[in-house]
Amino acid sequence: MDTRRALLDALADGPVSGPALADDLGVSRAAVWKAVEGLRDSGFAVESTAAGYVAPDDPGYCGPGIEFGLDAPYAVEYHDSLPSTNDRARELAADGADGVAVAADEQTGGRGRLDREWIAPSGGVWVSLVTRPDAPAARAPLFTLAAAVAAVDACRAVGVDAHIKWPNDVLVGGRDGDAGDSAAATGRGGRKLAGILTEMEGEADRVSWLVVGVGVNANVDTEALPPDATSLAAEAERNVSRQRVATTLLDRFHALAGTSDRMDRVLPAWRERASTLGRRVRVDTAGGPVVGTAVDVEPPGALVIETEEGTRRVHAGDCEHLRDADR
Ligand code: BT5
Repeated sequence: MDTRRALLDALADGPVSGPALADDLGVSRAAVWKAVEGLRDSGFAVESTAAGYVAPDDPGYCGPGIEFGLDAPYAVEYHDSLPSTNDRARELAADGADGVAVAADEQTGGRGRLDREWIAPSGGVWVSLVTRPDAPAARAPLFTLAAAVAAVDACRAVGVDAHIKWPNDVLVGGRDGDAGDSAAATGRGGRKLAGILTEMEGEADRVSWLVVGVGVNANVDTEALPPDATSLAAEAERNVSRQRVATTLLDRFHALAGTSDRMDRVLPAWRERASTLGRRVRVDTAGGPVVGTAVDVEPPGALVIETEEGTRRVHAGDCEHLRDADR
């Protein structure tokens, strides 16, 4: 482990004596001092007190600020602005990175699925995680579902009751009886808070790298967003801790998908948070629309729909929640 990360971990447990830490790690005092300065330069304002170094009360939304609250073994690379955190993560992946999360305050060329645009002004949580899972490519959709679960839990951690629309939209409102929805928002299953873009490279039998990009509209003005999108700040009526959102997101993802033996927890966790199951839906697939009642999700992420012609399984497509009268 590097000195900087060891210092961050030690700061989580209380004041840190520089000389004692240098002894523990077997590094020079100058190396510890350099690590302290490095954290300060990155926006994590380590204080010097009589008892030793102390972490700031508010770690802030910066690389070390996110790492400070993180249980998952990920390093965080933070940028004020990037075209797309997924693009930067792909560069790191091509250089062999594993377990690195790229975060940016704003993206100027954010991407959705199918080359759609993702609007990502300053104030959001725009994060892309590079991992090298020991899994066949066919299981990749499970990682997207795990990211949707993690994103829902991150929104709930700051008090916003999010849910998932198959396969990977994180929404708020739009369920029967939810107050304050426009008809359009209800048709779409709710107001969109977050989206996920998974990209990977590998052979059929093994993923080489996986980049899971998650965009959460955290402290973003809804005027900047498409109609029927919303933000955590708008829903909570106050700014939320982006550090809390990002650390919950990464920790929950790691807990569900960090090692392949845990992946059997993904679908049950997804079902618990989904608003699509039990609903009448229309999924526009490459082979045409499929209309019916969504009854389950099956490995690695297919939606099972009971239609008038029998049971259909769809693997990809845009899903609309229908009101019972719509056919
Ligand atoms: C998604 O695509 O929902 C995936 C979005 C992934 C964004 C993250 S941010 C970090 C990482 N870096 C990137 O460059 N991307 C990832 P899709 O299901 O195709 O939805 C895209 C559609 O959502 C657009 O066509 C708009 O209608 C709408 N949209 C765009 N920006 C939005 C926003 N900020 N909030 C809600 N909806 C938005």
